[in-house]
Amino acid sequence: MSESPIKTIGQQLGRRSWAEPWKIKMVEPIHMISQEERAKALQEAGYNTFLLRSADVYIDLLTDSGTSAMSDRQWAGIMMGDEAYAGSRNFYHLEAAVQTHYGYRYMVPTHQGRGAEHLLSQTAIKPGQYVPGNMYFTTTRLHQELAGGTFVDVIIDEAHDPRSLHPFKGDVDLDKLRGLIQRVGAENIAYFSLAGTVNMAGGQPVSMANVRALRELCDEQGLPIYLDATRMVENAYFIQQQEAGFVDQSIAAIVKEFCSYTDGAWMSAKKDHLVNIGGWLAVNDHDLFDALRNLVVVYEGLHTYGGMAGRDMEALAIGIEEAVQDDHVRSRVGQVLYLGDLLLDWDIPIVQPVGGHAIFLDARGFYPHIPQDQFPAQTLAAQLYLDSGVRGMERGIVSAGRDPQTGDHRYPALELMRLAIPRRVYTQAHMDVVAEAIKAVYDARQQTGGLRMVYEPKVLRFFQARFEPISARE
Ligand code: P70
Repeated sequence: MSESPIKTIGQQLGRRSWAEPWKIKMVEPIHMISQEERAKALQEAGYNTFLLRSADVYIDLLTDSGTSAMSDRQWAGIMMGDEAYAGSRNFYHLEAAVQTHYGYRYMVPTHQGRGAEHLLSQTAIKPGQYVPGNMYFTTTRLHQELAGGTFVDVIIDEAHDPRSLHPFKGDVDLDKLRGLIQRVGAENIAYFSLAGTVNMAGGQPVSMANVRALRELCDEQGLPIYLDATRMVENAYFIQQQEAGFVDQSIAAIVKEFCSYTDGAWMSAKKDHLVNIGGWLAVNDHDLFDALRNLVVVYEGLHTYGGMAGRDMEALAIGIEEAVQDDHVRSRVGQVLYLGDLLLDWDIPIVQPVGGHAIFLDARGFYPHIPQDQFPAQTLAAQLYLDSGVRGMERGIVSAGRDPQTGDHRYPALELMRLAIPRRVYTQAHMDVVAEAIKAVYDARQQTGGLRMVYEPKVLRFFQARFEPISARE
């Protein structure tokens, strides 16, 4: 009998296959509209994928934020919502889940991550202070600036190089931090803003060795460290798999140890925590907690709901527990790596190593002929949608915005287009379709021209900016 040419993925890769640790109980139909309809939708959206209607999207990889599938236990939790204005039972469940898995003493709920960023920035930054961190994030930096702070990037150089294979490209460059301290003085630094993983660098992790060393330096200088824990669970997976000494430790143990080197954390629970909305801020210092608890009632809601319904807090408390399960994290990051491996095998330029939540296509590698101020990554996002209804997000010059001092574009080294994978939502077959679509766009790269911006909002411009194609004759 002849051997079948069809092989499972595991067989092709010379290993036993693994599968998701869940089965599907409810489905949401999706379909692809025609090429003409996509062209019209894209034009109406000003070539900005944020402005597309989701009904016009086939496979939606705009973000992994708030787009994950909840478990049956989380949905059951929704029915257990205690909608009391004050002291909801779900709040205490959430508080206990944060304390158990992240180890901080005090927790304030917020409606989502940027609500927590706002509160922390307003309480912990004095106007004129510096805030060093391992690469900016859009909303984080904006809140730091609105509080009168100046963000200073002190991530290692490798993070800015899409081809560097450094396994922990989220690491802090301690020499850069020492240089800043020498230049401005520790008293003019509000805190260290640490993110694990680093979204804008490509979902790159921070090593345990690096956070330990950072803690030592910050202790010497009397600086607190606050952690953006949005994708810390995924960061822990890379430590477990790649850092010596962690392979036998659970994700839960690694998350907790990492957090123990920090003074507090803020969270967009819409990512790691498998809910559609929610966030929190947790600290060890009682005075800071007191200030945060005072401020949360002004902007979010009472300190026992912070902008969330009781049912949302219950789903979140359950999500925190599910998020740190090893089999869940392995399949979640494993799916991202699967898509990355397909693209690497076809020599498509992507950020390497592949990060935890998304594939980042290197738009400069696709379109070396398009200058950065003609928005190569925005162009790539538009082209991919046009080809196959797959939606991604620009993470380059449009996202970087303008320098508040000079008013010029900031020109980031990384000009990327992100395809973020929602958790527990798409299958391997969806990933295959996405990979083939990217290949088609890559094969047509030389015929593609850039864009011009025709409408620009003042802040976070990438959300609502509008563009039009620059014709070949211009
Ligand atoms: C994304 C989302 C949100 C986010 C994050 C990190 C590392 C904080 C937040 C804010 C949504 C997004 C936000 C701005 C621009 C594009 C997309 N990231 N820290 O898709 O949390 O959204 O809950 O207020 O990634 O990466 P929230």
